[in-house]
Amino acid sequence: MRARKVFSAVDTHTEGMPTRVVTSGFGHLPGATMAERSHHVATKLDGWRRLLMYEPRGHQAMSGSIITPPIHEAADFGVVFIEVTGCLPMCGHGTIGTVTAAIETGLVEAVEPVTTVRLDTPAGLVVAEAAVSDGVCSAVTIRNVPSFLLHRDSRVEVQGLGPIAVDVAYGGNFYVIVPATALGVPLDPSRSTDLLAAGLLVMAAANTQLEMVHPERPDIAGAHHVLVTAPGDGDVSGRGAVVIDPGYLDRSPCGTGTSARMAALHARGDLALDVPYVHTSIIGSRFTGRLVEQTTVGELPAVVPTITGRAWVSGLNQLLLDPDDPYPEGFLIT
Ligand code: PYC
Repeated sequence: MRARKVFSAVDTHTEGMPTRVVTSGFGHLPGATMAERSHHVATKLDGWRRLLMYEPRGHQAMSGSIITPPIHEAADFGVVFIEVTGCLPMCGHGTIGTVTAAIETGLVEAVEPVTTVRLDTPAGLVVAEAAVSDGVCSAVTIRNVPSFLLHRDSRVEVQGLGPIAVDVAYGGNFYVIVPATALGVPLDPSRSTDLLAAGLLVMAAANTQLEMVHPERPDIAGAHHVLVTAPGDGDVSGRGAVVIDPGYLDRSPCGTGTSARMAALHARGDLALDVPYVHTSIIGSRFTGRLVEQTTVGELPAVVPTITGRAWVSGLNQLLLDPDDPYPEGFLIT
């Protein structure tokens, strides 16, 4: 066995969606903010991100986080979020997986019954409260960054589908929000290929026809995610499938997508503060969201969401790169 590079990771999944929590291998990441560190990974170390996310060590729906020392003085540690497409400002399922891994492996001290973990993310400080018993983390609630509706009922001309009205909302990433009925595809895992194809067409149309720039963070712009929605039933408030560039579905209900959806519902007068919002994913897994505060982002009215979900540690991983490996940055079949 020979290794040109070694990474250590705690593999987890949050309601079905993986988070590979990278604890060593990237070394010191320069940057005065977590956004700058994320940019450094995206521009200078992207081969390592691909190695960890792409096949054969990852897969099309892989995602992860890189643990760093914090910059924000109130934070326990810093996080750079990575996925198959690139780096993300914020990731809800990734935060829940990272917090679970940090507590269960002793990176942060477990305090029972609630362990508070403060994460310095590229989108801002995110505080998580984990329910812990006997060292086991049974649920994590994150207080996400302020979320807001940017475009309401905006018509975009979608190739092959015609004009479609979409919302665009921010919940840590920008989401183009479109009802499944507008695409003519039901939210059914057996129709995932059709959901992906339609969602990617909507994403392309929205990115070229609508302006999407965070009012206070011009570095956060454009949408890599489309949230296809359907109504809930029973104790479920809403169902969703998140189509992610370059072409896979989030297996979790998507923390930043749930935040964006709740912000859009609130702006329409359809979701009040402090009301639980149970959001299900394409595989039926659940997050419970809640809007806890009203605020503003630039001139826009905004809300602060919390998201509660569960994650499980699935492995302790030493990922190696053999000097003769013909695919040192992995590969992806889209
Ligand atoms: O949970 O926020 C989320 C997320 C973003 C992309 C995939 N999952």
